[in-house]
Amino acid sequence: MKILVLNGPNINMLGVRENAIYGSDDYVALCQFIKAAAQELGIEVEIKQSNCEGELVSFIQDAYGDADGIVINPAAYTHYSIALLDALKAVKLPAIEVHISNIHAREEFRHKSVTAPACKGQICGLGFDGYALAMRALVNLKKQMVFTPPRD
Ligand code: CA2
Repeated sequence: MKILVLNGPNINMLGVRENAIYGSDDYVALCQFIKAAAQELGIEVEIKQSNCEGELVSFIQDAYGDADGIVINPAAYTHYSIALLDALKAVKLPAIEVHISNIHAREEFRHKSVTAPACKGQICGLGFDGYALAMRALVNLKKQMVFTPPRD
């Protein structure tokens, strides 16, 4: 099983500023954490980050036929990117949205996610753990898909 972990704009700036919100660990530490979690789950993981909406759309499209699921932190694009919503809907891969911070406990404009409706679920406010939990959820969803008998 292969999972694509996608991070949006400014996630590469983790640990540089806003430590009270996102913690003091940097993006390299996040990638190490994700790789260790994937190893524990016995799955393959590919991690990508971009500050550009179109590039994130292309990464989602490239996952079609290559990955079994997507963990996505669309960062600020969460709150307004119809392009990412459409891309997630187009590839129809199971996706879980992750936010390091609790977007519902922050400014009102962060409460709304336009991308979450194209995802199986959303995890927020649990820091880096959210990525590991999301990968575990995708593994479990795949098992369910395999063992759920087809409907008549
Ligand atoms: O909590 C999250 O994971 C977010 O997706 C992070 C985004 C934010 O726009 C979302 O509302 C919630 C921001 C990414 C990181 O931004 C930084 C800004 C300054 C310094 C370090 C990181």
